[in-house]
Parts: sequence; structure tokens; C-alpha cells
Amino acid sequence: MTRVLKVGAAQLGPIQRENNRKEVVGRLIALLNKGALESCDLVVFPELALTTFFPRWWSENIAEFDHFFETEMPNQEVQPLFDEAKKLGVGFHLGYAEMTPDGHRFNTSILVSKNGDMLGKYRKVHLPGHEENEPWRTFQHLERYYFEPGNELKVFGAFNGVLGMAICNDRRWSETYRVLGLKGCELALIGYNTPVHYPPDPSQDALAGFHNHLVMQSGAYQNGMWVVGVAKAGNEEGCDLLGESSIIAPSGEIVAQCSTVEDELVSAVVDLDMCANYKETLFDFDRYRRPEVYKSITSQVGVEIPEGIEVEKQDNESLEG
Ligand code: CDT
Repeated sequence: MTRVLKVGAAQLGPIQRENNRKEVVGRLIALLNKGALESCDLVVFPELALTTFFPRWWSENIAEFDHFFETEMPNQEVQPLFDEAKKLGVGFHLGYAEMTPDGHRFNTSILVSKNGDMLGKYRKVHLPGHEENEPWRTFQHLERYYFEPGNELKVFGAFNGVLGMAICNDRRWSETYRVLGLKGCELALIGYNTPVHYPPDPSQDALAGFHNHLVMQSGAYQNGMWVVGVAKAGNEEGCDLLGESSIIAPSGEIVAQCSTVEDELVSAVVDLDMCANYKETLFDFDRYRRPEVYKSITSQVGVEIPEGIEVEKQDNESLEG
């Protein structure tokens, strides 16, 4: 059985507030067709791929933004994408804002088969930003206001392999990849909307691209899995979003990367059997992991410096002198 598939990273340029679902789905269908022309089995779209990144705005009345959420999937406006997938025989991954029938809001992604059937759903676990209006910021990052966190990192048997999903900020946490890795994940699909400017610490702005690749490349290598990281990029409502969508091999090497901040598809041949090179050697979990030494990872949230360790604060004045 062949364990080789062609994967497309379908980066999106900005989606402005006035862009409606029909326009956006049209762009997704165009990218899906590009993927089909490149013989892709699977095309990966980013986080919140149907709307602008609305958590950048505060609204006193949370329901005012309900029109950014999908109450069912597929729905009438997104159905043409599912139909096109079936027609072309190309699967896809899509991020969107989900509203459940009982009124819960999640930042969600789905995996859809080559027949247009739903294979799996994931709800973002690590919600970054803040929950209250912080008017001092150039723009807000209110994911913790608009969404509830998901509670599970899952894998799915699909495309002849073990596939996992994570969403944007999840990719900065090594726990994400390790939990997926412990479930045998061979290909992690990750969409992101990453503002280049980080208001709490602008010294990180120049490193946004470096950090993006750093976390995904190390996650891939340390767990012997492929990682596909896909951006919504460009200037969206005055906010610059990082591009640099990429396909990363289990070696940690980038094998394909977008070069624009617009709608762009890059693809690569993904050999799932390459994962074994790492999973069965350096990162042979069965043989080398020491879970009894890692207990604090699941029992503790914040930093707890062990008793008896005293850190002397440096006197700033003497430094300046
Ligand atoms: N969408 C998302 O998760 N973005 C975050 C921005 C961090 S700043 C609050 C990210 O980790 O890229």
C-alpha cells in the first residue's frame, strides 16, 4: 500500500470585513482547483478561513459578532466547496468559527475526505490573548472572549495515515505535538492567523517569522511527523498577518514555502513512511521516554520554583552605573 500523498498548503491573503462567504468560498474553490492541477490529495486551508479575524475587535454585545460563526457545517454557503472537493477528488482541511446548537462558540477545524465527507473535527485547545477589552492595544486579540477552549487533541485515521489537527497558538506549545505524537500522528495540519505586531512585547515583532518556523520545525522533528502550517496572511483590516506557510518534513526541514502574503498554493509529496525514520530511532518513545520524570507537565500549570532556591534580584542602578 502506498503511503505517499501530495499535500497543498493553501495560504489565504487577507479577508476584509466586507468580504462575504460567497466571495471567500470562491477563493477557496480556486485554490482547491490549483491543488487538483498539482495532483494534491489534500489541500490545507488556514484558521478562520471563512471570515476576517474578528477577535481583533471588542464588542460589548458578544452576539453582535454571531454572523461570523457557522451554525452548521457544511451549510448552504460552504456546500459548493464540499461539492468541488467531491468533483475533483481532493480532500481538504478548513478552519472556521463554530457555533453549536446550544450556543457554544469554538475556534474549529475540520478534515474532509476526497468524497466530500466529514472525517474529523478539532476545537482549539490553547486560546491566546485576553478576555477583556484592552483599549491601549493597537488591535485586540480577544479569542478568550469569543471562544471557549476545546478539551482534546485528537488524531484521525485518514489518507492512509494518522492525521492530527492543531490551530494557530497550539503550534507554539510543545505539548501539542507530543500529545499528537503519542497518538501516532504522522501529519499535523495547522492553520494560523498571526499578527506580525505583538502589542504586549513589540521586541518580538521582528522574530515573528523565525518563531513560526522554529516551533513547527522542532515539533515535526521531535515527534517524527510531517507538519503543514498554513497562514491567513497580508494586511487585514489594517493588521499585518504573517505569511510563510510551509510544509515541514519529519527531519524538521522545510520542503515547500509560500513567498507572498496573498492567496497562494504550494505543494509537496508527503511520504508518511518517512516518519518511521525518526519515530523508530532517536525518538523511539517506547524505548527512551521517561514519563515518571515528567509528572509536573500534567500536574502543574504555572512555574513553581522548588523550595530552597533563592534568586537574588540584581540592582538595576549598579547595572546602569
Ligand atoms: N490566532 C492565533 O492563535 N494567533 C496567535 C497570536 C498570538 S498573540 C495573542 C499566535 O500564536 O500566532
